[in-house]
Amino acid sequence: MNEEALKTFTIGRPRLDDRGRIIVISDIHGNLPYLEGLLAKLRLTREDQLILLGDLVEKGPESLATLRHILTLRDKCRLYPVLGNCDFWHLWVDEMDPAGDERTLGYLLRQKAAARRGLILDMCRELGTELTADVDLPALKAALRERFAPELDFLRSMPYALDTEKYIFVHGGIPKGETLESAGPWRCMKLDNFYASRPHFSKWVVTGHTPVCLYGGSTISAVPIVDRACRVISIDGGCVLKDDGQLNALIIRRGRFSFDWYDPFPRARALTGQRRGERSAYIRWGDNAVEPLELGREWCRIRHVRTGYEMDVPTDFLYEKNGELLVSDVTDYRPAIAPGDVISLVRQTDRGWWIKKDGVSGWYSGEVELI
Ligand SMILES: [Mn+2]
Repeated sequence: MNEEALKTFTIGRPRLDDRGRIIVISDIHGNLPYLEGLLAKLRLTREDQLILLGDLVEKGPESLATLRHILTLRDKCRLYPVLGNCDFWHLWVDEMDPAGDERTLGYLLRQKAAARRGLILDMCRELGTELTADVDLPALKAALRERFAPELDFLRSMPYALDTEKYIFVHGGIPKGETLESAGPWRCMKLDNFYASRPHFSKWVVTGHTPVCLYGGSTISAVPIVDRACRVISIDGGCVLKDDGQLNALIIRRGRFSFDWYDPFPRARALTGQRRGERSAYIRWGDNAVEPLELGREWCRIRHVRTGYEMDVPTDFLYEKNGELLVSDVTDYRPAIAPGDVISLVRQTDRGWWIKKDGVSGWYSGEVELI
């Protein structure tokens, strides 16, 4: 990444107030149905201050449509978008990073070959331009600047952080011992696992970027983390990266925190009780090499290579990469369920349901009634 180009990114210093809510949503990643679902629950008013905490686009299916929907929110509330590490396509379109041109084109061509979508590919599709290795880049960029002026102006206007009286809003976090200013845009946006080291701050630091489930030990939880001792809040529910993820909203009203979220899974009432499992583990991406113990058509018994932990997983969770057997994010957690509890149904198997209860994923083998 060209540091010079990133120097155009600024820190916003808005005055937030208590007239409406402060609502923070991060990592929408082009997932328009989740954004619309969450906004329908939130019922924005003109007094609300909506902070979109980066990674508005990429990875999900509808980057351009999502960005356009976000542009319309400027008429519905006070909107404060913040850059994430996936958002600053305007640098490329504005030719502010000539050294990165070929690398970025290579990335886009790989995306296209893999039938993935993203903001620039969506824009090319709308322009009717086929992106190829020998595309006339200056002409393409001029066409993008003309056709997508409102969208690109919006990206150009976005700061890489908001520093307010009580809260700092930044996509990734603030590296240990540093400030927004000393660390600069790239390291603040791209800081992985920010909360893992339990850093302390004097103002609340609100972040996205790292799905909160990755901070969990033995369960998969998409519930935002509020750490009052550290003054860190982490809200990314993994709505694109995780099959059972959700889009979270942090709501601050007169200094008090609450949450809402959206996921598309059908809701049901549990009809039978279930006791909590005695132990559980969460095997996650990056540490998901397993060895097979028993292979079945529906289920497999596997052993996690690093820890030796054994569990049964649905067979279609297993995949191979570079000759290694890996498993998609999975848990064997069985939550305590009482008859009448409301749960969300993620998928059905011949051994019961993969469910979410209050944002935490697990298995339930009782009867359900859709509501
Ligand atoms: Mn990110």
